Amino acid sequence: MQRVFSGIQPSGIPTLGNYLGAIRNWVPMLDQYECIYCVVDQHAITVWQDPKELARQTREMAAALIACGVDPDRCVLFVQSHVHAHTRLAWIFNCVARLGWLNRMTQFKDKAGKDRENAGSGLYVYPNLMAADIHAYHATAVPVGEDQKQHLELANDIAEKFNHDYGVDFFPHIDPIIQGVAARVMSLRDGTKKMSKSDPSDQSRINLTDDADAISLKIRRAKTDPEPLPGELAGLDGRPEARNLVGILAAITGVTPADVLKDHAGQGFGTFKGVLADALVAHLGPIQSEMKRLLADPAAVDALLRKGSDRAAAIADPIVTKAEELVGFLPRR
Ligand code: AQP
Repeated sequence: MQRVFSGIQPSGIPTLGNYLGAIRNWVPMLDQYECIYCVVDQHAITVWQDPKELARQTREMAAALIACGVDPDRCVLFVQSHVHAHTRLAWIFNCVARLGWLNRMTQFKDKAGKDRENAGSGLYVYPNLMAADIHAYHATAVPVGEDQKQHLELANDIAEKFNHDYGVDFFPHIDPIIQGVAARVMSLRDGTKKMSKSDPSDQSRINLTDDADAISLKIRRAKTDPEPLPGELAGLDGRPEARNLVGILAAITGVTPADVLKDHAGQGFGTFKGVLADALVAHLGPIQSEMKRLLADPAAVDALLRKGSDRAAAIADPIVTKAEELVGFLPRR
Protein backbone atom coordinates (compact mmCIF):
# COMPACT_ATOMS: atom_id res chain seq x y z
CA MET A 1 0.00 0.00 0.00
CA GLN A 2 1.40 3.43 -0.93
CA ARG A 3 1.91 5.83 1.95
CA VAL A 4 0.19 9.21 1.60
CA PHE A 5 1.02 12.39 3.51
CA SER A 6 -1.20 15.46 3.58
CA GLY A 7 -1.42 18.50 5.82
CA ILE A 8 -3.73 21.40 6.56
CA GLN A 9 -2.86 24.67 8.29
CA PRO A 10 -4.79 25.67 11.43
CA SER A 11 -4.64 29.28 10.25
CA GLY A 12 -8.35 29.86 10.86
CA ILE A 13 -11.65 28.01 10.94
CA PRO A 14 -11.77 25.44 8.11
CA THR A 15 -13.80 26.73 5.19
CA LEU A 16 -16.05 25.17 2.62
CA GLY A 17 -13.05 25.53 0.25
CA ASN A 18 -10.81 23.43 2.52
CA TYR A 19 -13.64 20.89 2.86
CA LEU A 20 -14.47 20.49 -0.83
CA GLY A 21 -10.90 20.93 -2.09
CA ALA A 22 -9.09 18.78 0.45
CA ILE A 23 -10.70 17.31 3.59
CA ARG A 24 -13.54 15.54 1.80
CA ASN A 25 -11.05 13.83 -0.54
CA TRP A 26 -8.98 12.57 2.37
CA VAL A 27 -11.78 10.21 3.49
CA PRO A 28 -11.96 7.75 0.53
CA MET A 29 -8.14 7.62 0.53
CA LEU A 30 -8.35 5.81 3.88
CA ASP A 31 -9.43 2.70 1.93
CA GLN A 32 -6.71 2.91 -0.71
CA TYR A 33 -3.57 4.15 1.06
CA GLU A 34 -1.75 4.17 4.36
CA CYS A 35 -2.65 7.76 5.28
CA ILE A 36 -0.71 10.20 7.43
CA TYR A 37 -2.66 13.41 8.02
CA CYS A 38 -1.22 16.36 9.86
CA VAL A 39 -2.44 19.68 11.26
CA VAL A 40 0.55 21.78 10.21
CA ASP A 41 0.82 24.42 12.94
CA GLN A 42 4.49 25.12 12.09
CA HIS A 43 3.48 26.09 8.57
CA ALA A 44 0.69 28.28 9.98
CA ILE A 45 3.15 30.53 11.90
CA THR A 46 4.92 31.48 8.67
CA VAL A 47 2.38 34.32 8.84
CA TRP A 48 1.38 35.90 12.16
CA GLN A 49 -0.98 33.84 14.34
CA ASP A 50 -2.37 34.91 17.68
CA PRO A 51 -0.94 32.29 20.10
CA LYS A 52 -4.21 31.61 21.97
CA GLU A 53 -6.13 31.42 18.75
CA LEU A 54 -3.56 29.10 17.17
CA ALA A 55 -3.87 26.51 19.94
CA ARG A 56 -7.68 26.67 19.76
CA GLN A 57 -7.69 26.52 15.96
CA THR A 58 -5.33 23.54 15.96
CA ARG A 59 -7.70 21.52 18.15
CA GLU A 60 -10.69 22.78 16.15
CA MET A 61 -9.07 21.74 12.86
CA ALA A 62 -8.42 18.25 14.24
CA ALA A 63 -12.05 18.02 15.37
CA ALA A 64 -13.23 19.22 11.95
CA LEU A 65 -11.18 16.55 10.20
CA ILE A 66 -12.56 13.80 12.44
CA ALA A 67 -16.12 15.14 12.05
CA CYS A 68 -15.70 15.04 8.27
CA GLY A 69 -14.84 11.35 8.41
CA VAL A 70 -11.05 11.33 8.80
CA ASP A 71 -11.17 8.47 11.30
CA PRO A 72 -8.10 8.60 13.60
CA ASP A 73 -8.28 4.81 14.01
CA ARG A 74 -7.77 4.32 10.26
CA CYS A 75 -4.97 6.85 9.72
CA VAL A 76 -2.23 8.62 11.62
CA LEU A 77 -3.68 12.01 12.62
CA PHE A 78 -1.47 14.41 14.58
CA VAL A 79 -0.09 17.91 15.06
CA GLN A 80 3.14 18.79 13.22
CA SER A 81 4.95 20.51 16.11
CA HIS A 82 4.50 17.41 18.28
CA VAL A 83 6.81 15.35 16.04
CA HIS A 84 10.28 16.88 16.01
CA ALA A 85 11.42 14.80 13.04
CA HIS A 86 9.80 17.41 10.74
CA THR A 87 12.04 20.31 11.78
CA ARG A 88 15.14 18.12 12.10
CA LEU A 89 14.78 17.06 8.48
CA ALA A 90 13.69 20.54 7.38
CA TRP A 91 17.03 21.93 8.59
CA ILE A 92 18.91 19.43 6.46
CA PHE A 93 16.69 20.32 3.51
CA ASN A 94 17.33 24.06 4.12
CA CYS A 95 20.95 23.19 3.40
CA VAL A 96 20.15 21.01 0.36
CA ALA A 97 17.63 23.25 -1.44
CA ARG A 98 19.18 25.98 -3.60
CA LEU A 99 18.15 29.62 -3.21
CA GLY A 100 17.43 29.73 -6.92
CA TRP A 101 14.83 26.99 -6.50
CA LEU A 102 13.07 28.85 -3.67
CA ASN A 103 13.17 32.10 -5.62
CA ARG A 104 10.93 30.51 -8.24
CA MET A 105 8.14 29.59 -5.78
CA THR A 106 5.06 31.54 -6.77
CA GLN A 107 3.26 31.01 -3.45
CA PHE A 108 5.98 32.96 -1.62
CA LYS A 109 5.62 35.79 -4.10
CA ASP A 110 1.82 35.76 -3.67
CA LYS A 111 1.89 35.58 0.13
CA ALA A 112 4.78 38.00 0.68
CA GLY A 113 3.21 40.47 -1.72
CA LYS A 114 4.91 43.79 -2.32
CA ASP A 115 6.47 43.91 1.16
CA ARG A 116 8.86 41.04 0.40
CA GLU A 117 11.72 42.37 2.53
CA ASN A 118 9.48 42.29 5.57
CA ALA A 119 8.21 38.70 5.11
CA GLY A 120 9.32 36.14 7.69
CA SER A 121 12.15 33.88 6.54
CA GLY A 122 9.95 30.91 7.51
CA LEU A 123 7.57 31.84 4.71
CA TYR A 124 10.48 31.67 2.28
CA VAL A 125 11.65 28.20 3.37
CA TYR A 126 8.09 26.89 3.83
CA PRO A 127 8.52 24.51 0.83
CA ASN A 128 11.56 22.91 2.50
CA LEU A 129 9.49 22.14 5.59
CA MET A 130 6.75 20.77 3.36
CA ALA A 131 9.32 18.51 1.66
CA ALA A 132 10.47 17.35 5.11
CA ASP A 133 6.86 16.63 6.18
CA ILE A 134 6.53 14.18 3.31
CA HIS A 135 10.03 12.68 3.19
CA ALA A 136 10.18 12.12 6.96
CA TYR A 137 7.66 9.31 6.36
CA HIS A 138 9.04 8.10 3.02
CA ALA A 139 5.56 8.90 1.72
CA THR A 140 5.30 8.34 -2.02
CA ALA A 141 1.98 9.98 -2.82
CA VAL A 142 0.52 13.37 -1.97
CA PRO A 143 -2.89 14.73 -2.94
CA VAL A 144 -2.29 18.15 -4.45
CA GLY A 145 -4.25 20.99 -5.88
CA GLU A 146 -2.89 23.14 -8.70
CA ASP A 147 -1.39 25.60 -6.17
CA GLN A 148 0.79 22.97 -4.47
CA LYS A 149 2.20 21.30 -7.61
CA GLN A 150 5.29 23.50 -7.66
CA HIS A 151 6.10 22.68 -4.03
CA LEU A 152 5.83 18.97 -4.76
CA GLU A 153 8.26 19.27 -7.67
CA LEU A 154 10.64 21.03 -5.30
CA ALA A 155 10.27 18.18 -2.77
CA ASN A 156 11.34 15.78 -5.53
CA ASP A 157 14.27 18.02 -6.53
CA ILE A 158 15.43 18.13 -2.89
CA ALA A 159 15.21 14.32 -2.58
CA GLU A 160 17.18 13.84 -5.80
CA LYS A 161 19.89 16.26 -4.74
CA PHE A 162 20.13 14.69 -1.28
CA ASN A 163 20.42 11.19 -2.83
CA HIS A 164 23.01 12.45 -5.32
CA ASP A 165 25.10 14.47 -2.83
CA TYR A 166 25.28 11.64 -0.29
CA GLY A 167 25.51 8.85 -2.88
CA VAL A 168 22.42 7.03 -1.66
CA ASP A 169 18.97 6.04 -2.84
CA PHE A 170 17.26 7.06 0.38
CA PHE A 171 14.37 9.43 -0.32
CA PRO A 172 11.82 8.06 -2.81
CA HIS A 173 10.12 9.94 -5.63
CA ILE A 174 6.74 11.41 -4.69
CA ASP A 175 3.82 11.14 -7.09
CA PRO A 176 0.98 13.64 -7.00
CA ILE A 177 -2.51 12.26 -6.56
CA ILE A 178 -4.51 14.42 -8.89
CA GLN A 179 -8.06 14.74 -7.61
CA GLY A 180 -10.97 14.28 -10.00
CA VAL A 181 -12.81 17.47 -10.86
CA ALA A 182 -10.86 20.22 -9.15
CA ALA A 183 -13.23 21.75 -6.64
CA ARG A 184 -11.72 25.20 -6.34
CA VAL A 185 -14.11 27.24 -4.28
CA MET A 186 -13.90 30.98 -4.76
CA SER A 187 -14.61 33.88 -2.40
CA LEU A 188 -18.28 34.80 -2.02
CA ARG A 189 -17.30 38.47 -2.43
CA ASP A 190 -15.00 38.09 -5.45
CA GLY A 191 -15.30 35.14 -7.82
CA THR A 192 -11.72 35.56 -9.04
CA LYS A 193 -10.13 35.06 -5.57
CA LYS A 194 -10.04 31.70 -3.80
CA MET A 195 -12.05 31.25 -0.61
CA SER A 196 -9.52 31.42 2.25
CA LYS A 197 -9.77 30.94 5.99
CA SER A 198 -7.49 33.95 6.53
CA ASP A 199 -9.42 36.36 4.28
CA PRO A 200 -10.13 39.45 6.41
CA SER A 201 -13.81 39.36 5.39
CA ASP A 202 -15.86 36.67 7.14
CA GLN A 203 -18.54 37.28 4.49
CA SER A 204 -16.16 35.92 1.83
CA ARG A 205 -16.38 32.36 3.11
CA ILE A 206 -18.55 29.65 4.63
CA ASN A 207 -16.86 28.38 7.80
CA LEU A 208 -17.52 24.78 8.77
CA THR A 209 -18.75 26.19 12.10
CA ASP A 210 -21.32 28.59 10.58
CA ASP A 211 -24.88 27.82 11.70
CA ALA A 212 -27.87 27.62 9.35
CA ASP A 213 -28.69 31.33 9.70
CA ALA A 214 -25.11 32.43 9.01
CA ILE A 215 -24.89 30.17 5.94
CA SER A 216 -28.19 31.45 4.53
CA LEU A 217 -27.22 35.07 5.13
CA LYS A 218 -23.77 34.70 3.56
CA ILE A 219 -25.20 32.95 0.49
CA ARG A 220 -27.97 35.54 0.17
CA ARG A 221 -25.36 38.33 0.33
CA ALA A 222 -22.91 36.55 -2.03
CA LYS A 223 -21.93 38.68 -5.00
CA THR A 224 -23.72 37.70 -8.23
CA ASP A 225 -24.78 39.37 -11.45
CA PRO A 226 -28.27 40.39 -12.63
CA GLU A 227 -28.56 37.74 -15.40
CA PRO A 228 -30.54 34.54 -14.83
CA LEU A 229 -28.71 31.20 -14.86
CA PRO A 230 -27.87 29.91 -18.34
CA GLY A 231 -28.73 26.43 -19.63
CA GLU A 232 -25.19 25.65 -20.78
CA LEU A 233 -21.74 25.92 -19.18
CA ALA A 234 -20.60 28.35 -21.87
CA GLY A 235 -23.15 30.82 -20.51
CA LEU A 236 -21.04 31.10 -17.33
CA ASP A 237 -18.03 32.50 -19.22
CA GLY A 238 -17.04 35.87 -17.77
CA ARG A 239 -19.37 35.31 -14.78
CA PRO A 240 -16.98 34.04 -12.05
CA GLU A 241 -19.41 34.53 -9.17
CA ALA A 242 -22.22 32.65 -10.94
CA ARG A 243 -19.79 29.88 -11.90
CA ASN A 244 -18.64 29.60 -8.30
CA LEU A 245 -22.15 29.21 -6.84
CA VAL A 246 -23.06 26.64 -9.51
CA GLY A 247 -19.81 24.76 -8.77
CA ILE A 248 -20.54 24.73 -5.03
CA LEU A 249 -24.05 23.29 -5.51
CA ALA A 250 -22.68 20.68 -7.91
CA ALA A 251 -19.92 19.63 -5.49
CA ILE A 252 -22.26 19.49 -2.49
CA THR A 253 -24.97 17.49 -4.27
CA GLY A 254 -22.57 15.22 -6.19
CA VAL A 255 -23.63 16.20 -9.71
CA THR A 256 -21.84 18.07 -12.50
CA PRO A 257 -22.14 21.84 -13.00
CA ALA A 258 -23.84 21.04 -16.34
CA ASP A 259 -26.53 19.06 -14.45
CA VAL A 260 -27.05 21.98 -12.05
CA LEU A 261 -27.59 24.28 -15.03
CA LYS A 262 -30.03 21.84 -16.62
CA ASP A 263 -32.12 21.91 -13.42
CA HIS A 264 -31.94 25.65 -12.81
CA ALA A 265 -31.71 27.23 -16.29
CA GLY A 266 -33.52 30.56 -16.46
CA GLN A 267 -33.76 30.87 -12.66
CA GLY A 268 -32.79 34.16 -10.99
CA PHE A 269 -30.27 34.16 -8.16
CA GLY A 270 -32.94 34.88 -5.53
CA THR A 271 -34.40 31.39 -5.99
CA PHE A 272 -31.10 29.66 -6.75
CA LYS A 273 -29.43 31.02 -3.62
CA GLY A 274 -32.29 29.60 -1.51
CA VAL A 275 -31.71 26.13 -3.01
CA LEU A 276 -27.95 26.43 -2.48
CA ALA A 277 -28.26 27.58 1.14
CA ASP A 278 -30.65 24.69 1.95
CA ALA A 279 -28.27 22.17 0.36
CA LEU A 280 -25.31 23.56 2.32
CA VAL A 281 -27.19 23.58 5.62
CA ALA A 282 -28.34 19.97 5.07
CA HIS A 283 -24.85 18.81 4.11
CA LEU A 284 -22.83 20.65 6.75
CA GLY A 285 -25.34 20.21 9.64
CA PRO A 286 -24.24 16.68 10.66
CA ILE A 287 -20.55 17.70 10.41
CA GLN A 288 -21.16 20.68 12.67
CA SER A 289 -23.03 18.59 15.27
CA GLU A 290 -20.16 16.10 15.36
CA MET A 291 -17.60 18.90 15.67
CA LYS A 292 -19.53 20.38 18.59
CA ARG A 293 -19.73 16.98 20.27
CA LEU A 294 -15.98 16.45 19.90
CA LEU A 295 -15.03 19.95 21.07
CA ALA A 296 -17.21 19.61 24.18
CA ASP A 297 -14.42 17.35 25.45
CA PRO A 298 -11.15 19.05 24.39
CA ALA A 299 -9.04 16.70 26.54
CA ALA A 300 -10.33 13.74 24.53
CA VAL A 301 -9.36 15.44 21.24
CA ASP A 302 -5.90 16.21 22.66
CA ALA A 303 -5.51 12.59 23.77
CA LEU A 304 -6.34 11.37 20.24
CA LEU A 305 -3.74 13.76 18.84
CA ARG A 306 -1.11 12.61 21.35
CA LYS A 307 -1.73 9.02 20.32
CA GLY A 308 -1.41 10.10 16.68
CA SER A 309 1.88 11.89 17.30
CA ASP A 310 3.33 8.82 19.04
CA ARG A 311 2.44 6.73 15.99
CA ALA A 312 3.83 9.39 13.62
CA ALA A 313 7.10 9.68 15.57
CA ALA A 314 7.51 5.90 15.53
CA ILE A 315 7.59 6.06 11.70
CA ALA A 316 9.48 9.33 11.19
CA ASP A 317 12.17 9.18 13.89
CA PRO A 318 14.12 6.22 12.45
CA ILE A 319 13.95 7.70 8.92
CA VAL A 320 15.19 11.12 10.01
CA THR A 321 17.83 9.61 12.31
CA LYS A 322 19.12 7.67 9.30
CA ALA A 323 19.16 10.89 7.20
CA GLU A 324 21.18 12.61 9.96
CA GLU A 325 23.61 9.69 9.98
CA LEU A 326 23.99 9.94 6.18
CA VAL A 327 24.78 13.65 6.54
CA GLY A 328 27.49 12.78 9.07
CA PHE A 329 25.95 13.92 12.35
CA LEU A 330 27.45 12.12 15.35
CA PRO A 331 24.86 9.57 16.54
CA ARG A 332 23.14 10.50 19.81
CA ARG A 333 23.40 6.94 21.17
N1 AQP B 1 -10.84 27.80 -1.87
C1 AQP B 1 -10.36 26.57 -1.94
N2 AQP B 1 -10.88 25.69 -2.83
C2 AQP B 1 -10.41 24.43 -2.91
N3 AQP B 1 -9.42 23.94 -2.11
C3 AQP B 1 -8.89 24.77 -1.20
N4 AQP B 1 -7.91 24.61 -0.28
C4 AQP B 1 -7.75 25.76 0.40
N5 AQP B 1 -8.61 26.70 -0.06
C5 AQP B 1 -9.32 26.11 -1.06
C6 AQP B 1 -7.18 23.37 -0.06
O1 AQP B 1 -7.18 23.09 1.34
C7 AQP B 1 -5.99 22.38 1.65
C8 AQP B 1 -5.38 22.88 2.92
O2 AQP B 1 -5.00 24.16 2.74
P1 AQP B 1 -4.07 24.88 3.79
O3 AQP B 1 -4.84 25.21 4.99
O4 AQP B 1 -2.87 24.07 4.08
O5 AQP B 1 -3.58 26.15 3.03
P2 AQP B 1 -4.27 27.09 2.01
O6 AQP B 1 -4.40 26.43 0.68
O7 AQP B 1 -3.47 28.35 2.05
O8 AQP B 1 -5.73 27.30 2.59
P3 AQP B 1 -6.43 28.65 2.98
O9 AQP B 1 -7.79 28.33 3.48
O10 AQP B 1 -6.34 29.65 1.87
O11 AQP B 1 -5.55 29.10 4.21
P4 AQP B 1 -4.82 30.47 4.45
O12 AQP B 1 -5.90 31.50 4.38
O13 AQP B 1 -4.23 30.34 5.81
O14 AQP B 1 -3.78 30.64 3.38
C9 AQP B 1 -5.06 22.46 0.43
O15 AQP B 1 -5.07 21.22 -0.23
C10 AQP B 1 -5.70 23.52 -0.42
O16 AQP B 1 -5.49 23.28 -1.81
